[in-house]
Amino acid sequence: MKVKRFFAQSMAEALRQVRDQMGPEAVILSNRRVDGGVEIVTALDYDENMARQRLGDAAREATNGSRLAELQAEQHRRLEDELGRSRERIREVREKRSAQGGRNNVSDQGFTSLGANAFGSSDITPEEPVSANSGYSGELAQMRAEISSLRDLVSASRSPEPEKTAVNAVQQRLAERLQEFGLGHELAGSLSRRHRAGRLEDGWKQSLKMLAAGVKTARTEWSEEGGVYALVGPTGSGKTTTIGKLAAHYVLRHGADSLALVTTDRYRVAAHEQLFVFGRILNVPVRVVDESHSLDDILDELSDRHLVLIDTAGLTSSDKGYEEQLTELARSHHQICTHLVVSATSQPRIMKSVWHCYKMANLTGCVMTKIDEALTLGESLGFVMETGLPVAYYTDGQKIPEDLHHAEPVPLVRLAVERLRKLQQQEAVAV
Ligand SMILES: Nc1nc2c(ncn2[C@@H]2O[C@H](COP(=O)(O)OP(=O)(O)OP(=O)(O)O)[C@@H](O)[C@H]2O)c(=O)[nH]1
Ligand SMILES: [Mg+2]
Repeated sequence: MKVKRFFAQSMAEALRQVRDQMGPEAVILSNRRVDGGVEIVTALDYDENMARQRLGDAAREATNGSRLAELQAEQHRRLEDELGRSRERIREVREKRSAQGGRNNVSDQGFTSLGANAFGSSDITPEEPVSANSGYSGELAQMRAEISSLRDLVSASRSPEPEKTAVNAVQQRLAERLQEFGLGHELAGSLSRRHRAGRLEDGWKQSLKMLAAGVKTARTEWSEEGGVYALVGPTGSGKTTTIGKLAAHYVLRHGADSLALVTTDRYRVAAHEQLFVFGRILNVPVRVVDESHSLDDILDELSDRHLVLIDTAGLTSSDKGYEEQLTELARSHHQICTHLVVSATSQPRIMKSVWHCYKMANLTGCVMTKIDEALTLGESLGFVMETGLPVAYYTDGQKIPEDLHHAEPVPLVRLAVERLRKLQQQEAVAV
């Protein structure tokens, strides 16, 4: 990463200088009005991770990329100014010395370049040999030490190792692509940093493999495994529709006799209608948990059924009944596999908060819905990786039962890649 500051009378002139000297890839870290014109600080091969490392503690206040770029520019500006002041002091010492008759020879040996090119000036003072006779040698030695440490700081801010810069540039591009894929900033950064050598495409494949390895899925289908499964999640996430799909799927394979549907939604008017419709069409009993019928009583009665699917009300933590509903699932003496139903169209922060909201129900896994409506799927993959919830099913439409699929890691990641490709094609057409 190479950082450089430009001054010019106008913004247009400053930008022309940047383009001429840094090329079209340069990133603008900051721009501001200064006496006599404008100042722009730019960087080539700008890498946010590297910038954070260099800024150390100071980077903590940078909650977003633009603040981080400003801090990086500030650091560069400060270092350059300090270096300028040191140069000035050395020049003064030299002038004083030559006024005294030039008793001390100026040696060109050990010339300290201080990265003159990067600062647009090569007027850098040669090192002064330390002599006991010199009246200024102590002062010069002290300045040399000061300049040497400044040089280290400045060269750190210019990252002199070309291979490292190349690797970082690939990592940066990889992180950007992973974010375009839908992964969050942190996950994209940590996956990209594991790619330490090779081309961008190699890093991309490696990251996808790591994603596929990090996404857990349920090994068997519920219809084969049997048991009691409950779906919880926010309103409209697709719980009832998914239950309809699962039930229809089951009836098609095994018939209606060993299946039952239950709903714990006694909180909303006409809440059960949709489930009763499914029950009637499929000829499957539907039971409602209410004041006179507890969940455990109903499950006791249905214990001969191979599969029991429980639908719940989509309530938020402020709704009456929210805690009651989740507690009765968590405390049941039946073994209930409770799954969180998350819409792939939700923002990652919402997915996370939904998970926090429902984890008191002892979640066993999740179902991803509305995959057909999501622009990118990295958000959903990132969510399941971060929470560790195995994905049992995903749904990609409203058709019952066709739009329900048993989830597997590799096809899921492939689907996500396909979705990104489609999005990129659409964007290319739109441009
Ligand atoms: N496009 C699309 N729509 C879906 C999918 N799954 C469900 N829906 C639609 O999402 C809407 C809400 O679905 P529901 O099943 O009623 O949602 P819910 O979670 O039961 O909602 P509450 O009962 O209010 O908590 C309906 O219009 C469904 O048809 C899906 O995979 N893709
Ligand atoms: Mg519902």
